[in-house]
Amino acid sequence: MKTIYSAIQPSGIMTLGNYIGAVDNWHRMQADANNSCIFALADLHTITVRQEPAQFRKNAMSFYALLLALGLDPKKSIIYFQSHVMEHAYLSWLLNCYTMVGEMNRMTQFKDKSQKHQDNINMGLMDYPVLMAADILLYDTDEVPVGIDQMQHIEICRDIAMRVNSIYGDVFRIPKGVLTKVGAKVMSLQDPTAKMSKSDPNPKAVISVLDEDSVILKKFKSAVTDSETVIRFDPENKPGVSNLLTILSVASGKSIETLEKEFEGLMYGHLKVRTGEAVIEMLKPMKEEYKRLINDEAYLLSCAKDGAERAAAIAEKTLRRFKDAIGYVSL
Ligand code: ATP
Ligand code: LTN
Repeated sequence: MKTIYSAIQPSGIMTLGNYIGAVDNWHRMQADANNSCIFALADLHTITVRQEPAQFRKNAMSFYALLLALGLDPKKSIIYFQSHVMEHAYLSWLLNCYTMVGEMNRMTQFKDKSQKHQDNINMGLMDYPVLMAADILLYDTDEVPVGIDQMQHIEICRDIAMRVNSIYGDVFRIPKGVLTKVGAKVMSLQDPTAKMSKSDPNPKAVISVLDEDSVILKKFKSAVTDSETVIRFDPENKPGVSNLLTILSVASGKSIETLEKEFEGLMYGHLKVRTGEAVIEMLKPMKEEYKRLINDEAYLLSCAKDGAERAAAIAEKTLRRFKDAIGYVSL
């Protein structure tokens, strides 16, 4: 059995980028009988950026319902809130003592987020990758499916784990990051050279998986392309068109080459509408299931409790192993 671990922050909305780059991939991994999957809502990470309490709670429940609505199965996989398993924060502290300030200082996401939130460059923002390393290492993870923006954090997690192992012997399993083949980076619809991001202030740039159908179509119709007329996959020179082809490929299940042929001689307008329609179709079953689940808080909480208990049972053992290796007195 291979252990698969990943997490998403329940902040703001779930975007089409999150879905294609992350959650859809989790779904495929869950379908493989050789995988044992653990998926978390990284709600400890979320407060590195200030959250309004009522909205935070609402987002967290909404994300949990979305994960189930998107086909993650709380019986097959462990699906839980990070904040419900105390070992994450504990291991994070221990790992801090095996992580260098310089290593954290050069993390791209830390630099970006410090720029964006200059009034709140808190320690958590800097320590974010160490908590993420704790998440992954607690479960003896083999593979971590993520979008490309998280690969640097996986690398640092591996470095920290190898450092610990080089001091104490085999404490941690060394994980590997895995990328989705198509759609590892879905771009903004308004600036196709930037990642589609849930924290983008321009709502036209981002598709929420819960957007109304008419809104989705409208956003695709106004997607930024280029001044040529040829529909060709060329992310360097034609980032907008290439982004639409990537999204359509995922939503329709057709390869990009097939789509290039289908769209020969057609206009950008056709590509935009077809992509919008395919995304609407792709999201339809999930939306109906979401509406049902979000009104059943008791069920969601019982799944989350079960997930937390199963996660804690694994996490406790790993933490104990590390504490024993360090030399803590055990009772
Ligand atoms: P923010 O931009 O505010 O940091 P985010 O949209 O990147 O948020 P995260 O919670 O950081 O969302 O990411 C959750 C998962 O979704 C990660 O695995 C990340 O790599 C993936 N992901 C996020 N945005 C994209 C995107 N545009 N394309 C592909 N994958 C993405
Ligand atoms: N940092 C990730 C979310 C995250 C994560 C993890 C992903 C937190 N812990 C462990 C994989 C494994 C993000 O912002 N996308």
